[in-house]
Amino acid sequence: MDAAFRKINGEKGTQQGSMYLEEQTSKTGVLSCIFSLKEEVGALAKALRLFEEKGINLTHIESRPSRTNKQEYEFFISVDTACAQALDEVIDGLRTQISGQVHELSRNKQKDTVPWFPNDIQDLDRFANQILSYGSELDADHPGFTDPVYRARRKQFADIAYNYRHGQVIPTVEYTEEEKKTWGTVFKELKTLYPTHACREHNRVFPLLEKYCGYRQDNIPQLEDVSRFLQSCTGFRLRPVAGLLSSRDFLAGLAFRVFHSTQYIRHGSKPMYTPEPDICHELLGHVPLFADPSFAQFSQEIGLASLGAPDEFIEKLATVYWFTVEFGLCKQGSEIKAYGAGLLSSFGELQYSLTEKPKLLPFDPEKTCLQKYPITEFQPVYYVADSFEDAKEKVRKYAATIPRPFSVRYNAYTQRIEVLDST
Ligand code: HBI
Ligand code: NLE
Ligand code: FE
Repeated sequence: MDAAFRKINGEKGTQQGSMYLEEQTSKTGVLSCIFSLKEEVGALAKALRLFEEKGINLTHIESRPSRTNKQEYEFFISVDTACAQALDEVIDGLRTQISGQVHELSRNKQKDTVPWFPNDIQDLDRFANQILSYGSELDADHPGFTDPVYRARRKQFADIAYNYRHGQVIPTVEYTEEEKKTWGTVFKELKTLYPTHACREHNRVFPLLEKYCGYRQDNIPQLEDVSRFLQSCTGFRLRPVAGLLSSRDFLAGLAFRVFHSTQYIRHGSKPMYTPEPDICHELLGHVPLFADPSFAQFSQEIGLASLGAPDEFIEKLATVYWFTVEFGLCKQGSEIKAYGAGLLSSFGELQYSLTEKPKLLPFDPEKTCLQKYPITEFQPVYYVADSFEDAKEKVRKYAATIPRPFSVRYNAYTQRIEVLDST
């Protein structure tokens, strides 16, 4: 039986008085609610009398001053699920007789349970072994599937990622000659396309990566060096990951300005396009833009919007992410340029995306989030943003429509998510 806990304020640990919502995983669990009362002598006693009258035994009670109303106190209580019916009546009583506000936390699992999300940057360690596919077990149609050398190599990379913990230095990797050759091909071809195809933010950062991070045709840069560089630009950092994470986990990382990065390289037989992320995709596609302050903020906004969101919204946000961070096009002056990492790391698709073959539509999260897309071939449709600022504003507005009984913000000093209860 494993109850998942979600902290509902910014404090760490129960000893500092933080509160937890408990997701039910067993029938004999607890029900919780928060109610607020005007601060006056005997207010709590009056409320507790209602519980007493219904014969309810409280299993837990905590109090805190209300954050929204200085004259009020909030009480967090839990009772045994066997008291469900009686608790209904008490809640009615609190609302009508004491005119207290009541927020039911786990009355109806379907409706009220909020999916767990990381609260502290260290919580991201929990994702390490939740890889969907492509980890060390390659899918049958992958070009590396029948290549035992490539498979063994992928396992080494997976092990680095599984053992990595937040705060550690990302282990240095000695890449083989063959791997460097693959990188060299991708690097050389892309570098000739960037001046004409990449957005100006990408072109602005690229020379800095060559200067400070060892971006060269004959060298695959180390994640640790790149992560340090990004931290100095925007606070974004990298952590190694063995393969694809679920959309929920992956997006949650962005809320902390953490980007999960693969460290292995694509199979040498297909340098111009691969469906899965690899080090070329991360370093050439994503990294330059995470060094741009406006884009970094845009990415974090998507991450924050995803925390605790219902599954159907995660899917929509992942689609918004797909058509912006991965495959976005952007107006710049009278031209259209690529800013999506999936384009900036594939010399096949980067060229194709700016021909008249694909269909271009204006970026609008409400519509874009419903677009279906293939993941193993060039995209038939791209969405064009007016600018990062415009895309950010639109995503922010869209995120506000996601039904969540709380709002979140990231505290960069504590590296924790602050949950603001909005009920
Ligand atoms: N996992 N490691 C990793 N890298 C990604 O780029 C990635 C992911 N999981 C999901 C995902 N991207 C996106 O397609 C969206 O679902 C967020
Ligand atoms: N197709 C991209 C590439 O070849 O670099 C990778 C996309 C990852 C989502
Ligand atoms: Fe990507």
